[in-house]
Amino acid sequence: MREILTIQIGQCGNQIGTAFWENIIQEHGIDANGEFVGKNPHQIERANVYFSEAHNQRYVPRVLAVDLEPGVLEVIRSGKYGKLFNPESMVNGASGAGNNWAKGFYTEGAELLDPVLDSIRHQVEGCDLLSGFQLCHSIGGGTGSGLGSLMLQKISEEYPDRMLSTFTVMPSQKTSEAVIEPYNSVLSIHHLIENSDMTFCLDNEALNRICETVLKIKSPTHRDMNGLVAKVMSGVTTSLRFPGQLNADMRKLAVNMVPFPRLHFMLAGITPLTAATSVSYRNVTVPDLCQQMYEAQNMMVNVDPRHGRYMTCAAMFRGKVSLKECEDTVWNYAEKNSGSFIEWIPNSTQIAVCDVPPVGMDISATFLGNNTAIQEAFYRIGEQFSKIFRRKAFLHWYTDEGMDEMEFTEAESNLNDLINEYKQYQDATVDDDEPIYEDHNGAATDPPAEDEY
Ligand SMILES: Nc1nc2c(ncn2[C@@H]2O[C@H](COP(=O)(O)OP(=O)(O)OP(=O)(O)O)[C@@H](O)[C@H]2O)c(=O)[nH]1
Ligand SMILES: [Mg+2]
Repeated sequence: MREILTIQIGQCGNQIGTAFWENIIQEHGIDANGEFVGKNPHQIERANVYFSEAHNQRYVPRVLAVDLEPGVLEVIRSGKYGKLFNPESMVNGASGAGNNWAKGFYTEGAELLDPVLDSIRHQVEGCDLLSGFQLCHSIGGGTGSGLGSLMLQKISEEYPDRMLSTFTVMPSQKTSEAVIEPYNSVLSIHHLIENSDMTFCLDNEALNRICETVLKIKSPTHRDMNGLVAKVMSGVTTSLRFPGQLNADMRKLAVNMVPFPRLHFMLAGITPLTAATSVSYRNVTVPDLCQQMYEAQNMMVNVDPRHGRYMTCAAMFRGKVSLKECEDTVWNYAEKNSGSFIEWIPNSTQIAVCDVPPVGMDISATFLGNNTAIQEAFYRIGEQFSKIFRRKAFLHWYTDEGMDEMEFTEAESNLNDLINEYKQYQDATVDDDEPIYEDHNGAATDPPAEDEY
């Protein structure tokens, strides 16, 4: 079995992770005690990818839940699904990282690293053939961002040949909880660029907007927003969790989605998205799904895909749909909108079909796009970062934890490089003879001056 170990870090990481488990246990017919109560053997056939089987035939999520404070994990333990999780898979500190990346990476978080890595080793040993890790976190606070970055670094050192993907929640400027969120975010993105193989980007501004304008929820809560995240996570992982599906491997997905190692930040969307009040009025068809899939308002990051171009895409359909109809519809869209796709990557859209629909739905689709417009989100975060960094505001909180100012400068320039790489590939045409020059890190740069040849 190609197992996956889920690692959820910090408040947001643990809350989106829990929403994901709540969602997939229903799909696999597992109850809150971990017992299989489903009717269809297909439901449980590949459940071992995400669950380990305990002696008493209970399915236990293969997860490591980490936080630097006890509160959030305590809520999970005492909640409806508390019994589902193995208590040994939860590790918490006492004091929190207080919104400070440096505390997560260098001090409080670093102190918790040994028990965390031990727990990872222990769980990996129990796997038949580990496929990889999926990490859930936010990058605006201190723990998910700082300790998350540290774990990304350690995991990629210790398991270099395993896939490492992340579900990353980026902060919203509108609902931001702390002025230093841009610092924490840019420092984290610096590490995500280097150590993640594939990052599914989710931004709280977009999640909030979809809840309000598409789902018609008046004052969306984190729980509402996490419901959307859980659907994306469930959609992206469907082909790994059910038998007989195309792309049943994290690596295959990444190989087809990531044309350049640093450009691995995915836009994601799900369809159909309908307000609870209008759900049952019409039958959804494959062309409906396809049409909604590419709409800017469905994207879970506030960027407009029409401002950029798709390097690659993936569409995962679920339910009783014909593969041929899905392929025809999606490829037809790509042909009609060829300007939105980079022409030097032909046939860039992958399609997968899984006949098990999400609970309570007939058909659905999850969309992933590697679109150069994602640079808009990075640009916004970069701008907010520069505003406070120019005056060195709040920097002492970080240097007090032993951090060097240089790290901020490096993270900022790595982010700017990333934005420029997206720009260069967006503008490159099939006839360009000019290669895109790379520096020693693989970052796109200007061509060398004449006398350097
Ligand atoms: N979508 C979503 N965002 C969340 C949730 N909880 C927190 N956030 C966002 O995450 C950011 C704050 O990060 P947290 O995850 O609370 O922080 P942490 O990782 O626990 O780190 P510290 O508490 O600072 O040690 C803010 O941008 C919040 O809006 C959640 O359940 N869902
Ligand atoms: Mg916290």
